[in-house]
Amino acid sequence: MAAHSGWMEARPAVDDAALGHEALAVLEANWTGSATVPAPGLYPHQWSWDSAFVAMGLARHRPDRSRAELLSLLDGQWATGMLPHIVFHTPEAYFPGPPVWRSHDHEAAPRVPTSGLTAPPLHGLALWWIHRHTGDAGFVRRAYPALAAQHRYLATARDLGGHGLAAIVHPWESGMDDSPAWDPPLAALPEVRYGYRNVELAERHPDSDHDRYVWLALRYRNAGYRPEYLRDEHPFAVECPLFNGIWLASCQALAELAPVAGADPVPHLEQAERIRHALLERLWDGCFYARDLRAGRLIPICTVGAFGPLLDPGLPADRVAASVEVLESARFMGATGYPVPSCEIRAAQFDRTRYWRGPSWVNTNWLLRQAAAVHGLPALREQLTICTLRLVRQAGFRECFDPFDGSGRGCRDFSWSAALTLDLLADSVGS
Ligand code: 2M8
Repeated sequence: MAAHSGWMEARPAVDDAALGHEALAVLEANWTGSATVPAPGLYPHQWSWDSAFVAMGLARHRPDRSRAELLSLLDGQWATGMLPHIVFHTPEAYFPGPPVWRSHDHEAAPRVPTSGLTAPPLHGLALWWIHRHTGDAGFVRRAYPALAAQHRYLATARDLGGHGLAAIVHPWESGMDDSPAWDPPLAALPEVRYGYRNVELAERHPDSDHDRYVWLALRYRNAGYRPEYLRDEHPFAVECPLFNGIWLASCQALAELAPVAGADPVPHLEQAERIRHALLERLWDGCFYARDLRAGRLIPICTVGAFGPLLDPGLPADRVAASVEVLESARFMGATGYPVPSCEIRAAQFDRTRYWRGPSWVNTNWLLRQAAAVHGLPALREQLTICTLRLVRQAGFRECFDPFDGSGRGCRDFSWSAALTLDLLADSVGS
């Protein structure tokens, strides 16, 4: 990761058409022939929820590529239904790569090497999005069974608390890797030092828990990726509101698509209802928090993940109002020029410079904009559109952004920042 100067980078203001061309050029450059990598260099393989964002961003511009993106990710699906968080289509060096995950030791694993963890299940929503913008019923029939299997996997192997929510078993599964919400469950793990952390990782995760990340992944791998091990022994098990809010939205998406695929929508609606009920019963305390299943308590830090359940059109109106109040308050959008910060700014752990501990991200802004549309909140939707486009216009398609001055952080030419910009632009032209 390049050192950051601390100053806003000079970037000529670009008009919408030029910005759109730049975004398409980034996605073209990041296409390997079989998938879109999140960014050249740092992320040289296919990441699960990145691909879902890319597929949605490209749906109106390159429907062929959008479909190919989702299908190549599905090539990595395990026979258990698990969609892995990374699919290694090429031998490009990356740590932790195939020798760490050893997916090929498992009968259930596909031919292409993959990681053994999963990621936020955004793919049902992505399929719905592609169908909405292309009307391609044949593609729905092709992809639907795999996504129904993904949901069955989550409902069976991952309902570790037994109340209808899927548990993440590693911070990497949250997509918000270094979020302060994972500090307490990580702190409960033994101190580990592998000593093979490389310079790049050390720079990226300064005094971090990266060795513990590897330790957790190896424990799960050494237990054969067995659901019984996760249920009975694995020391990290957390119910995350963003992961489950996304899953709920994907359940509703699959319910709408089921008739197109010749399937029954009812199981998806029932699943959505179970998730909604459990979110309200188990994760709500004035806003949504993650629950540490091993410690048996809520993790008392409010992050951008708190707003994941807003993706649910069935969320009761009082919870919508209370969540939006927190989002718009000085804890999040109200006090930063370039929202939405990934952690509430009044928290001691908030850090504007460290990834997922403060910076604003295009993907979470886009999801919240989607949530605003779901609940008929046009002013919030417009504000999220404007502030997100302002970020990429000023700083480029960076991985994330300083919430106070808008300067870019992390890697450049980041695929989901480019893809979701295309989607925002398509809407502004259409509206
Ligand atoms: C980040 O995650 C990877 C590990 O999977 C990392 O920290 O190196 C996260 O931002 C995650 O959400 C994202 O999918 C991935 C690739 O963009 O990078």
